[in-house]
Amino acid sequence: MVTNRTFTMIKPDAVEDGHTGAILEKITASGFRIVALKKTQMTTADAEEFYAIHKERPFFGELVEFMTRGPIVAAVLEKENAVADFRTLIGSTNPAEAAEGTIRKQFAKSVGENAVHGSDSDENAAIESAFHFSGREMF
Ligand code: RTP
Ligand code: MG
Repeated sequence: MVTNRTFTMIKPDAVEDGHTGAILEKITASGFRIVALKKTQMTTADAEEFYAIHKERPFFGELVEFMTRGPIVAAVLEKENAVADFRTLIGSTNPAEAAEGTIRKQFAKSVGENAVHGSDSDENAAIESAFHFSGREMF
């Protein structure tokens, strides 16, 4: 079996609302192994760098403000087909369009405050994991 890794953040809205445990339970129950895990808070510079790909988008300022307003829970996850399967598990960016049973359907409030992040490629999963974790923090 070929396993690979993805990176996720439980975003400030879901952490504030006390959904961390329920979301982690749903992730592990879906077959993902936790490789690394921590609660942390991004600075403005961190969020601007992490989401640099969106810097020309109209929602960029709002996104940086949101992602820095409180703690997040960051994790590296491992599973066969991790990136694609995790995107399926979290559901559409806009919770109004997210499928039944997905994390965003259950926990997201809006297209901006949508509870979780999931990497969109193997390459970005590696970049994003290294952004938040050192090699000594991944097991
Ligand atoms: P993510 O990167 O967080 O996993 O989300 P995604 O791939 O589903 O969506 P993406 O297009 O990468 O957008 C990144 C995050 O920016 C916020 N957003 N706000 N107000 C808006 O129209 C809008 N569009 C996107 C969301 O927090 C989204 O997850
Ligand atoms: Mg994205």
